[in-house]
Amino acid sequence: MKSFDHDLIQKVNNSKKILVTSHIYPDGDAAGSVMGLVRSLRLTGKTVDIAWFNGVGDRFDFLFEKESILTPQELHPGYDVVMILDIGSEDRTGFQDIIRELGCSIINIDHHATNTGFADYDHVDIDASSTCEVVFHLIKTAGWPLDASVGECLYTGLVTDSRHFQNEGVTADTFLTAAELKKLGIDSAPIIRRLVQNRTAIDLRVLGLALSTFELLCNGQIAIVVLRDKDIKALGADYRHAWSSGIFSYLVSLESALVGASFIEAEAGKVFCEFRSKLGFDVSRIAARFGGGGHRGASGCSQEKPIEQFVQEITDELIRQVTQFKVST
Ligand SMILES: [Mn+2]
Repeated sequence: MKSFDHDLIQKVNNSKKILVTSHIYPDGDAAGSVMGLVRSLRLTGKTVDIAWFNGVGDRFDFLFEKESILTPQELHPGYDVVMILDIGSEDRTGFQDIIRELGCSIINIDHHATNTGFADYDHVDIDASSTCEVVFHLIKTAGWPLDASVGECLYTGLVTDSRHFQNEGVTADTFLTAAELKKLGIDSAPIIRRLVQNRTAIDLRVLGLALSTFELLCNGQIAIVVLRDKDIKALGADYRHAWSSGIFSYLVSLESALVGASFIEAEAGKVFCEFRSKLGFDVSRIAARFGGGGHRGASGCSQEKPIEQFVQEITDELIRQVTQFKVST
């Protein structure tokens, strides 16, 4: 674990009114780290608001019960500090200009190797399996309250970002953090149920479409699937169902696959690519090259261009990198 700068903790301790946010389309780590930190800081008596570009979706709404999430347009100056979690670069908030206009200090707490160090206080621990793991250590180091209500949020991100403790980035510290969170008295079974057994029929139909149309390249080392807007809509789904379908990890579950790339065409000509990899094949550099970012084993990017062109450019790069790649033993 990377130790925390005293100034960062001091800055939070001296702040009365705090805003916390994370990336657009929050995953379990973004949702869990924000809500876990917010609950802990509120227990210290501070006023803490949450803002999100475009809301938090419904996948993790169990963490946000009775919580009001502010839109960027509802924000006004008056915060002592903004804490941005689980974000490699500021634009992933979706409202970086509004954050800057608030005119206060910014704290960046993250674990992405691609983090640009955009804040006044940056704490980036690239060895941590999740931002929730980092927030857990921050709360403990600072001596802020840590109870089961905080723990259930942090546990959520710990489980999702470590891909249920299967990730190559999982360390002894990940398990120790899980153990300490369990000891707080959290009931992990309903959390796991909500995370793993919460797919909708439409999610499964999108998964079916993807599983019946994926292709293999380079002797099966690359698995790609292209989900086009018209095919997604024909199922009564929208592009976001690609994320909730589970297809990303299915592709890389193929024994031969080093990397899986899922291409998703959204409305308005926007295209996404989500990468998952194993055996140390680094997809974060490829995602960064196409304007995105993430982790060695899980990254994504999006662009505005025709999907055929996007698929071609990324596939060419993948073939080039896979051909050069040597599995390290
Ligand atoms: Mn994360």
